[in-house]
Amino acid sequence: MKITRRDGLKMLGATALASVPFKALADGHTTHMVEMLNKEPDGSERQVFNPPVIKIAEGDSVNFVSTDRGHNSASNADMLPEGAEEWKGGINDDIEVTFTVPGVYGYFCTPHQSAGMVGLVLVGDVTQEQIDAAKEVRQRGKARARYEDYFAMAEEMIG
Ligand SMILES: [Cu+2]
Repeated sequence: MKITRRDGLKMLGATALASVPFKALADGHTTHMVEMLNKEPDGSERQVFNPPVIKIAEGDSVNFVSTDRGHNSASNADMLPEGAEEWKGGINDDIEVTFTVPGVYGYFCTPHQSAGMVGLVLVGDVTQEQIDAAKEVRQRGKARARYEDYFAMAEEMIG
């Protein structure tokens, strides 16, 4: 897994990025965008990744974009496929993570994990068994309730 600081993108500003949810790369892989937000765009939930659940192809990347300040993206060590590498962005940093190992990835924002700022990346052909394994991981605070919704969304995506 490759982690790249995207300072160049950050300088473009969040507004410019917001209209580009993903981009196709020359090698056939896609970079998807997940925003880090203080408040979800069309709701009342606070401290969220948007979208919180994303399904991507093996070899694709996710660009975690610091649209609002005070957030980061860090992998949950207990919610990674075997052989996958962890990542941890700094607060306010945009980071791009490339996913080469298929499976279910859980991640969170370090300061807002128990406030429920968590998410899932589904890479490649994800099985119900892999989702069930991720469900077994103990969650704290509001992350528990949010993950119930997010696993339901994940199951719909693989169904
Ligand atoms: Cu946060």
